Amino acid sequence: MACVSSFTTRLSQKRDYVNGLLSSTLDKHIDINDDLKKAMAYSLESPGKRVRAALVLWCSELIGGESNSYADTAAVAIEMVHTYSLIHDDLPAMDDDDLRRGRATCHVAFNEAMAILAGDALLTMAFEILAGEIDNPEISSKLILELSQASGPAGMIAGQAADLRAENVVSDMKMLEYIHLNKTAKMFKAAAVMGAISANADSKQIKALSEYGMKIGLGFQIADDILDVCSSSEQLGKTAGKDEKAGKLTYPSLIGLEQSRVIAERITNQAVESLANFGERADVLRELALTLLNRTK
Ligand code: GRG
Repeated sequence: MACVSSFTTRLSQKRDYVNGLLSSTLDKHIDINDDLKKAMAYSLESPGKRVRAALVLWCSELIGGESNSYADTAAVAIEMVHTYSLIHDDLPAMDDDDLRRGRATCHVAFNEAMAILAGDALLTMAFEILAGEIDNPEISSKLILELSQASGPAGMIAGQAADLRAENVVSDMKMLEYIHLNKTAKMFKAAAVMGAISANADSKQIKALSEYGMKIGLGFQIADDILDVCSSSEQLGKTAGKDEKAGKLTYPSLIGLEQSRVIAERITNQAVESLANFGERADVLRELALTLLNRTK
C-alpha cells in the first residue's frame, strides 16, 4: 500500500473537488429562495470530511478506471442527504446541539424553522439532481433507489428512531447493532454502491463493494462512539461527551472502550478482506478503511 501522507493528500484533493461540486450545484440552482439558499449553503458548505462523497468517487474510479459525471452527481447527492441528516439531528427535538463542523448549528445560526426547511430542501434536491442531471435513465433510477433505501424509513431514519428510543433504557448488543447498521452503515454502503452503479459495475463487484461499504460504516460509527468519550469538542468540531449525558446506547457504554476498539479493528479488517478480488487498484479503499478506524475527528 502507498504511504500515509500520499493517502492524506489524495483524501484532501477529493475533499476540495467535492467542495467545488457542492458549491457549483447550489450556484446553478438560481431559483431557490434567497434566505433558504443561505441556510442550505451554510450547512452544505461547512467543513465536513466528505468521506461518503470520496467513497462514491473512489468506488466509481475503481470500476471504471476514471472519473465520471454520474459519480460526481451521486457524490453531491449523498453529501446533501448526509448534511440534511446532521441539520435535523442537531435540532432541539432531536439531539439539541449548538456545535457542528466547528460552527454554530443551522438552527442556531438561522432559526429552527429555517433549519427544518434547509434540511428538507437538501434532502429533496438530492433526488432532484439524481433524476435530472443523469442522462442514463437506468443508472439514474438505480441511484435513486439506493439512496432512498439507505436514508429512508428502513435505513437512516429507522436507525435514528431506534437510537432515540434506546436512550436511558437497558438494552443489548442486538439493538446496538441494529442502530449502527441503520443510522450509519447503510449510508456508507450506499456511497460505495452508488459509485459502483455510476461506473456500470457487475453484480459481483457491487456485492463486494456493498460489503466493504457496510463494514467501514459500522467501524466508522464505533470510532465515532469512542471519539465522543475520548476526544474534545474543539478536536471534533461537535460537542464531545454527549452520549453519556444523554444516556445513549453506544459501544463504550455497553462493552467498554477496550472491547470497542477490538471490534472496530475486526470489522475494519473484514472490510479490507472484502476487497480481495480488486487487487492493488483498491489500495486507496484499504487505506480509507484504516484511516477511518484511526481518525481523530
Ligand atoms: C432523519 C430526522 C432525521 C434526523 C437525522 C441518522 C440521523 C437522523 C442523523 C445522523 C446523525 C448522526 C450522528 C449519524 C451518525 C453518523 C455520523 C457519525 C455522522 C457524522 O458523520 P461525519 O463524521 O460528519 O462524516 P461530517 O461533518 O464530517 O460530514
